[in-house]
Amino acid sequence: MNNYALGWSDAWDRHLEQHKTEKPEHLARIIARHKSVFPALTESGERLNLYIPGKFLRGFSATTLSPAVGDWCGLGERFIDESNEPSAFIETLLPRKTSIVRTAAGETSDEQILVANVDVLLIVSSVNRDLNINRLRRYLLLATQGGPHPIICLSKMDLLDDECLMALNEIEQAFPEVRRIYTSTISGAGIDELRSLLKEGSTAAFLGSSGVGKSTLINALMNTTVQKTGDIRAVDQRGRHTTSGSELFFVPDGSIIIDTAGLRQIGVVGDEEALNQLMPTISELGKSCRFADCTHEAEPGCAVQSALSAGLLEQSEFDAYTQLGRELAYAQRKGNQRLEAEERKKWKQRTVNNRVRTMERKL
Ligand SMILES: Nc1nc2c(ncn2[C@@H]2O[C@H](COP(=O)(O)OP(=O)(O)OP(=O)(O)O)[C@@H](O)[C@H]2O)c(=O)[nH]1
Ligand SMILES: [Mg+2]
Ligand SMILES: [Zn+2]
Repeated sequence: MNNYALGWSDAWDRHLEQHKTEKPEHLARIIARHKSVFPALTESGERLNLYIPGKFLRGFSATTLSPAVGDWCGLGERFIDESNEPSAFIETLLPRKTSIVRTAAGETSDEQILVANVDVLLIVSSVNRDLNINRLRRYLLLATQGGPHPIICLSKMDLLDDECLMALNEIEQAFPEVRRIYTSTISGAGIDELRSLLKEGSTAAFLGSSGVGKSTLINALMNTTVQKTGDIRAVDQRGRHTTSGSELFFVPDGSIIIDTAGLRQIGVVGDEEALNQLMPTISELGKSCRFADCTHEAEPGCAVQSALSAGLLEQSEFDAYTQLGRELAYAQRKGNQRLEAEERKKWKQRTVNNRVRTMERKL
């Protein structure tokens, strides 16, 4: 094993230069996560449990700063952990090339990193019951925002019926520029096409709802069972996912794949630009509105509203645009508040330090 087998490339050396970051002497890549322990592989192929050193723990509690599967780390001191396994401290976390970040479930709206340093994002949706254009929009938005190249993988093609066929057509029209792959692990359709996408040294991640067949596809690509799979009924009844966290695998042909646990909620993170890129029809129409800051709700001279009345734009598409826009604005406000809070904390600390200094001077 060497760096390149772990997914390193010359582009990474340039990436580090751009970020004025020195390449650590001892590198490892995170392949899984068990609570606060991060199993990783070193360039010599050694498996280590990585730990966050105490002095960094506070900083890492901010969720996007937390290490994630796919991350590259510089290694610090080595030791043997409580489970008697070779371990090391994470000394540095290399700047990410790409990241998939969503807002966490619940009310906190904290950003949460799902996977890091992914080149190709396979957004999996099964054609039988999962097909949902709005959900696909959300996944695509995460990819637009985070950097990896998105591909839509339509799984379980063996279960296709007339109703699904209509939904498939709708999806093809909605995202004409996004490549689609149609797979069935029963008939074997699409597996070779999927395999041809996996390039030596590049990392692909599978993302999608629980039960759509991500792990089954990964087992097919690996030609062996590396991941447990489950059936939909089991998932529904117990509300449990078969895959519990993300995990990184090395395909025999030299590429790397990451399996992720099915997502229930896909809280979006991003800016207006990402949304406009995802739904270009509406942003193009918006350029012809009379007011530059038109909200497309009830303003006079709104080109979007005219397109709606003329039947040139689907109401459902407009509703999705409005809903996503609202969520993005909310996430952005939350993000700003968090930054402000962190900034305030810093100031408080500085004031305390100054006071201590003043007192010292007086003594
Ligand atoms: N008919 C059909 N069933 C499939 C196909 N691929 C997977 N399945 C079945 O779908 C069920 C769920 O598959 P998994 O691979 O566990 O799904 P997953 O996306 O990994 O789910 P989580 O790990 O919970 O996120 C299993 O019972 C599979 O056998 C397919 O192409 N066709
Ligand atoms: Mg799975
Ligand atoms: Zn308008």
